Amino acid sequence: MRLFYGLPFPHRVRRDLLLAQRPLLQNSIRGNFTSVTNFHLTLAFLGEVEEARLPLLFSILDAVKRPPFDLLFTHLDHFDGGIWYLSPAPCPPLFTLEKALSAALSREGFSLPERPYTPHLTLGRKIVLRNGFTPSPCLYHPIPAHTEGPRLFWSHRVDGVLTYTPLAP
Ligand code: 2AM
Repeated sequence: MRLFYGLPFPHRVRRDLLLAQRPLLQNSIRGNFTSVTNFHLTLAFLGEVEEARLPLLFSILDAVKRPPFDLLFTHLDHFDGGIWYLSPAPCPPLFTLEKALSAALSREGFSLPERPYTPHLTLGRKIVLRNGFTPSPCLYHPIPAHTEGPRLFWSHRVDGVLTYTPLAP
């Protein structure tokens, strides 16, 4: 199973994220845009994992459990390959959570990328903007985003549609 830990957001937050995505959508000539149901912030990407390891992954989630917290998405930026994303203002609870999760995963023998963690919420991939359109890097209306905490997600296709299903023990 292709798995990752991520932070989900309530519907009203995802609706605000959709509004931030709209200018890209309206000013692009192509791109794979994240659907509103799939908006999340990845904490740790695990890749293909044996189903038998699910109990271990749930126990890790339990061990890093913390009170709910809030993020504030303030910036729009992109990686190579036309990956456009929103980034949050520095958030100590997010930092602590990601550190605890990656430490627990390393202890259990999961190999994670060496590169530093860059929190980002992907709005779309392979986006080609129309000539002359340069989005502002600062969000005019920063987006407050409450999250109840991390979940383990299963990335799969349902009737051909990329779906991130939160799993429960
Ligand atoms: P993203 O966080 O940059 O959007 C499910 O596929 C999630 O895991 C996606 O949100 C995705 O990236 C992240 N992901 C997918 N493949 C990855 C990889 N090889 N390395 C790190 N993260 C990956």
